[in-house]
Amino acid sequence: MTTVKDCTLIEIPVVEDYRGNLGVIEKDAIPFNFKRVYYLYDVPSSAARGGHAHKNLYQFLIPLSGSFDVILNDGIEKKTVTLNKPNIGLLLVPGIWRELENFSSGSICLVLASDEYNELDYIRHYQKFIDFKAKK
Ligand code: T46
Repeated sequence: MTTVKDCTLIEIPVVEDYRGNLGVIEKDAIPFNFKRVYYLYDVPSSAARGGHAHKNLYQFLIPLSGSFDVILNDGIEKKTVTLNKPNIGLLLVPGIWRELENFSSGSICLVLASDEYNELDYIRHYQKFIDFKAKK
């Protein structure tokens, strides 16, 4: 059974020089192969995103610009992680309820995902999530 402790911060290697920084994510930098990339932008500061869990999907969230909070919940423990450095991303393992809040103005959340979009992988009702965790 996965827990919030499995959702770890991963530092992204950066090549720095006088022209600016270049962050690079190669195959082995994160513990899954990604098949999809999407991003959240123009998110109002009052908006909350997420509010669901995934059955099988792994994701890696990168605050390309600005900052936002990710509230992680494994059904027992809750933890809030603030993402605010473009070279530090958050690994999200399956079976974790997540909420994204407090988006700063102009923030961008880039997400690498282990699979293509599949609504059947989502658990969008909290009680169903609790039932799912109890069966694990
Ligand atoms: C997650 C957080 C961080 C697609 O058609 N393709 C896609 O790849 C995605 C991610 C979404 N959609 C559709 C599904 C919905 O009709 O876009 C709409 C909004 O999706 P959702 O309400 O799931 O968006 P968020 O920001 O609440 O959640 C997304 C991801 O869905 C989710 O996996 O962990 O970002």
